Amino acid sequence: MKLISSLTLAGAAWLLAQPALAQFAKPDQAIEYRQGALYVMGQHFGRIGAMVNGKVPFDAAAAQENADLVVVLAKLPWAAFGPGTEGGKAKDEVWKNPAQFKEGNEKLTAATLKLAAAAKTGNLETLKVAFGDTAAACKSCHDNFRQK
Ligand code: ASC
Repeated sequence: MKLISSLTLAGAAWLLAQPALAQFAKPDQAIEYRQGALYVMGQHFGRIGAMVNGKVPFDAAAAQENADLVVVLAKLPWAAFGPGTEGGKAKDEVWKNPAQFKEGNEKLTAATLKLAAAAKTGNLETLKVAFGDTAAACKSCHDNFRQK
């Protein structure tokens, strides 16, 4: 009985120390979540990309809507890279270098805020610059933390 309750206590303490695992019942669910969030973010970022690259006509309202979504979506993936969720396309560097990973996340957040501000100007040239800076933030993390 005592053994069971100390095991339960140890289990509860372990869960409290693992926020991502507490949120996601299994590591695979964290991987699925972060991949889904990154995929949807890429879709909305890509819609802006199509405009800045001249593949579709510039639509200021659509750019603004997509940029606002990117701001929100860019907040989502990082909590799903918690301890014990190694795998998917992530390199081990995510867990070996958490400070650098966090800095990359924060750079993306800052870039997306500038992207949304640029989208609000309705000026395509301004949007192009902010899109390029945001894409560079995406790429820097991919280069360091995502398997090819
Ligand atoms: C995108 C997208 C990414 C980034 C990255 C930038 O449009 O889906 O992941 O840009 O390719 O290098």
